[in-house]
Amino acid sequence: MTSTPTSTSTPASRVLPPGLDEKQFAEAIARFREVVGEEHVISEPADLAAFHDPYPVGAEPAGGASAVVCPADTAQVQAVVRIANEYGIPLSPISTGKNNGYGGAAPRLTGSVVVNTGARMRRILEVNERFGYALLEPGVTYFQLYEHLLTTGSGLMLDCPDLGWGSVVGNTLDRGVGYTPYGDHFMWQTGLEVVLPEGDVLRTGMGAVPGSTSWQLFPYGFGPYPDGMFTQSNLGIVTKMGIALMQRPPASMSYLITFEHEDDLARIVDIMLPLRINMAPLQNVPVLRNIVLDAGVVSRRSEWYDGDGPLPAEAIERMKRELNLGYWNFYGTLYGPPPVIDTYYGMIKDAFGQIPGARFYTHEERPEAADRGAHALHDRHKINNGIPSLDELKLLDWIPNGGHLAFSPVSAPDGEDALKQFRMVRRRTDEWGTDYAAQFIIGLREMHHIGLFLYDTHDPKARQETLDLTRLLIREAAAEGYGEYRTHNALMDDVMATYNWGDGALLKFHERVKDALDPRGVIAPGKSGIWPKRFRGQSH
Ligand code: EUG
Repeated sequence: MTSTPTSTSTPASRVLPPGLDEKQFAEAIARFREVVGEEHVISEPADLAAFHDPYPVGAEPAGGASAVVCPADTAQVQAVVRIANEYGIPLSPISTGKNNGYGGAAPRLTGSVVVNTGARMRRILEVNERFGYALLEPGVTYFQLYEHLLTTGSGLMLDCPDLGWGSVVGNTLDRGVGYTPYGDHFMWQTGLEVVLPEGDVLRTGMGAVPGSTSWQLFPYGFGPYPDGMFTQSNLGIVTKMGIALMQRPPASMSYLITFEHEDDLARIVDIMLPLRINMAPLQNVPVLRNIVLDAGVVSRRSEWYDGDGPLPAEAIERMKRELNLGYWNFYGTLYGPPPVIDTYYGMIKDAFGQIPGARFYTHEERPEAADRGAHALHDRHKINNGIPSLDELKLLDWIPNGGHLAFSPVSAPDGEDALKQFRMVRRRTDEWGTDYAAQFIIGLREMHHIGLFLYDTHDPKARQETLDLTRLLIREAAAEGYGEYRTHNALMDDVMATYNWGDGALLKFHERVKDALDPRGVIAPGKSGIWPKRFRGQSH
């Protein structure tokens, strides 16, 4: 059931959905066209290249989609799902397909038909100024929502991830994170409309009460709370989602605290925890970025070192000096009337000032012109005020044909524990001769430790090594009791295998639900390591 792998450098060959022959596939494509319109089904191999993983891993990248279907509304999604059930065609729903570092738009299972809900379902259905929420279709990007709020003179602001080109719905459904006080996107999700695997449609929360005036106001409704079952999942295709939006504050100020040494990590985290857990004075989701990540956005690796192996200590020191940054750089934003900002900033300085060598800068104190090292501070200031950006994309210029694979373990907000996790990853990146570009994204009681492994996407050896490194780290992290919050398509089985408490009780539960709701196994087989019965136990 494997198909011919395609590579990014050669023209794609046709792949078929597993189990279908050319004739059945052509028939199904014709049926899809009847539903969504001729031009809204893409089936030419050359046109499918846009739906490949932009940062493929493994010597031979996965084969990709057999076709892409672009429905215009919920009813069309239902019709597409019903046809897929007739033919047993695996569907891979995407919103905008910008899940880069985790597989992009590519399906987990080669030969799946991508359902591109974002292509035509791009309406902002409602922005409620008084209650502070938006109701969105899956194609609405952060940039689009931002423009809408701006042009309508809204007093609301959104929370975006580092890159603003993706879908608000898609990022939330993958449990992505942002950096304002509303940074935990799923926490602020306020109700879904979902097409189920056999084509029925449901609304969650108060949306199940016909005529409810509170769909986006109370997410839990009555009875079991299913919304989480539609995140990182293959149990449905979300066609509408509500998201809470905070009020734009009267003022805001961003700051950078630089810390000299790698081992400062432990004290930074221990000082940070009580300030964060109470949401004051650390009001937003702060980030602790290492020097390689900050340097990576404003320079190329060759400027600092052009040899093989990891960046030598001398090069790291030169980066710190020339960019006027620390090994660790802590970025946060304060919101409120100026006296609140002043008081909180004083508290932050008192607390972190205990660490020898800590230096403090506000975004106003380090204007960006002629100060490359201040670039991240200003980009954070935008993002933390709900202004989407694409600046971080420059990280991919660090090395030629740059791509990144994310290794994303959850870390306790405990100094010693965070230091242990940092050393565990660093030991292996050093051994692999690759760079550790990383950040800790600080939630309330946990940190997302994101290691971005940068590699040359045109080099099969580098692609394979990056995959091997990450696979090994997933295992090593699990041996220490750590798990990842999200992972690349190629590693989903590996990560799910580590969530195996109680003889794999969690995966067994997911499989039973999967088989009950999706008996034909058509929605995103293999997503998050959950395979429907017909593919289970095979290797894909
Ligand atoms: C980042 C990247 C991620 C993620 C969270 C944050 C930010 C990078 C690619 O994955 O899951 C600068």
